[in-house]
Amino acid sequence: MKSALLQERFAIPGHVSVQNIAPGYPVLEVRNPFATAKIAVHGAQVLSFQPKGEEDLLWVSRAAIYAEGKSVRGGIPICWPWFGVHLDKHRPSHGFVRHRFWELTATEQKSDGSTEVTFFLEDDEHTRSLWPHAFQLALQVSIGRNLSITLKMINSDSGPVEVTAALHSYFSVGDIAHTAVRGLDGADCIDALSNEQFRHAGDVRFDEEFDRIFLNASGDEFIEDESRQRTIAIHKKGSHSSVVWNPWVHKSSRMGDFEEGAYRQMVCVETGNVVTDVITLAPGESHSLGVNIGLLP
Ligand code: TA6
Repeated sequence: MKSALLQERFAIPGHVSVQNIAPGYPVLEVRNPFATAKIAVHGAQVLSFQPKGEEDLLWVSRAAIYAEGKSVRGGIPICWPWFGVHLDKHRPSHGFVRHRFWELTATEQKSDGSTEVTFFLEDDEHTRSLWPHAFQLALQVSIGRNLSITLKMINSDSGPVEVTAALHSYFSVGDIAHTAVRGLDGADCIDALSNEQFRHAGDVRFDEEFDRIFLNASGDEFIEDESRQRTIAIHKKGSHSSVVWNPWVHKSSRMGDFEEGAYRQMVCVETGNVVTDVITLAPGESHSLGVNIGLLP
């Protein structure tokens, strides 16, 4: 739907507007007493969440590509109905819903001053060519003192389905070398680079490419941004696994949408159900995966 029509139907004066940030690429700008935010209709991808008086909590690459079929490098891409690479290399990594325009279904300014935005996506011929199942997805984004995102997945197929998924959050940090991720103690860890498996203990710190999956990890996580002297708190809902990633120098330099050195200002701490934390849905059954992100006072 053209941004002019979206603007007409969903704008809320002083709070929500819809503009194209690239041809045919509408983005919602949300503003309220707590924060400002940006959400792309493509992929229903949150691109920015900036609490009043603070720097953005999310990171987006300055070299990001805003085009249909390509997930923006940054913000919170939605990985569904599978996380990671697919056994069939013709199927895109991290599923296909981050490569599609979703339907914007509602914008609402709540009485508590927060703003709620909802999106919808269901199967069609293209999705069924990649994953032969009927499904419905509803994404609810609440912008207030914190950012709260809930992905509700509904099995509208006639048989059971198995999915893995993640809210692939890219966070902004002052310097990755002075950043720690806390709250993953005791999780079963898989190192995606070495395939080593071990029980994790202590804080996660970074001095090289880092790509690890943490299973049986349902608790709160904290990103200690020491150079900015702030802590980002991540509260998960319906999530049994997390993924922590920083591509570091070489991997990021091989990615066309990553500027040189930009890896130092970001870290992914992803909220999901991945690898063996598979979600099985009977016909008609639903599951909600959510995350609540905010600054510790
Ligand atoms: O979440 C970590 C990861 O799986 C990394 O291995 C890396 O591939 C990253 O996701 C980004 O994937 P993308 O397909 O968005 O380039």
